[in-house]
Amino acid sequence: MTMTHRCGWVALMGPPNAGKSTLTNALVGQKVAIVTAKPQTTRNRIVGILTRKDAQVIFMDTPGVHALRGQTRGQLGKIMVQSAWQSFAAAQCIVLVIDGDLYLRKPEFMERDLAPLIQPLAEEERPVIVVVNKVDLFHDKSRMLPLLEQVSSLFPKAEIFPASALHRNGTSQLIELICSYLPEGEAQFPEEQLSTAPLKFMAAEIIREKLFERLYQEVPYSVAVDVEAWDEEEDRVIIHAVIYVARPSHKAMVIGRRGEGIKAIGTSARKEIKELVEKKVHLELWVKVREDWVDDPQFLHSLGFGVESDF
Ligand SMILES: Nc1nc2c(ncn2[C@@H]2O[C@H](COP(=O)(O)OP(=O)(O)OP(=O)(O)O)[C@@H](O)[C@H]2O)c(=O)[nH]1
Ligand SMILES: [Mg+2]
Repeated sequence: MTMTHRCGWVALMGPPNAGKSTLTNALVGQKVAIVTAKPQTTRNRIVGILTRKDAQVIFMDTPGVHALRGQTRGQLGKIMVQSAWQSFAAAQCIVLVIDGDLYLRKPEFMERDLAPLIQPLAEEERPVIVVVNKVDLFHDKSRMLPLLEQVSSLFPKAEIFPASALHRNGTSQLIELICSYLPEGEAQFPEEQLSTAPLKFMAAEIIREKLFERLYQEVPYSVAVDVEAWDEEEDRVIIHAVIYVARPSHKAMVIGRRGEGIKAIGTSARKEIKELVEKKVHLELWVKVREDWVDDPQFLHSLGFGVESDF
């Protein structure tokens, strides 16, 4: 008897900061998506691929879908939400990720946060799993059941699945459940491939993660990173990256007092990029002011926004 092999595309959707990228990394078993404590970290669809003997699961991590006007303004904010819905359209199974801890503390936020997702998911014919994430933060476990019931009343057809992406609690059972929903089919990517993102993009994302961790208020939302040059030598790679900011004052914040900010960003990014490329890395960072780049379609296109073609 031959074993059935399954393969399919899975969209991880949900409000900003719910833990979609953390869960993507946990499911793939490697870091493919950046994670920060700030909402609206993810700006593009990030593909993470899990290959097993009996299945290949192609996860699509997506930007957060939000009800209120998001922090990321302008054209960029619009493109982010559109990109999430494109992944939704391309998926064979949908995983809605929600922050269970937040809704235990603030139940009144749940319906408001989930408003843009409730109707599309309630009417969905494809399998839908709702991951109630961050259960590690639940102090009072007795409140879990009422929360799960509330979620289930919003998504009556969905499978409700409590988990902790951070501690990888429930993730192997979640993989089994997802696999059971996927159609039969051959693998679409080679088994060693973890993502469809080029190394250049991953490096830019790592730099952006370090920037997000250091910047406050609206500043991270007007930061973009573009890797302009990538020169592979035998034993090292030389990377030139530009950090775009929207205001001269933001440039000063990125650079920091006596250059300490940019130095710290460079050091931590270089360490991580080195692990990614498995070579020595020489990283040069420039900061440039480019006002209103979030509303400049050509510039956004040059950064790779709105060109998600490898479905
Ligand atoms: N305690 C706890 N924290 C979590 C868990 N999952 C994610 N987080 C934290 O929640 C924050 C947001 O995580 P992300 O994975 O970036 O969330 P996201 O949904 O991808 O967010 P956006 O890309 O901004 O939409 C980070 O600080 C994570 O460490 C979890 O299971 N437990
Ligand atoms: Mg994310």
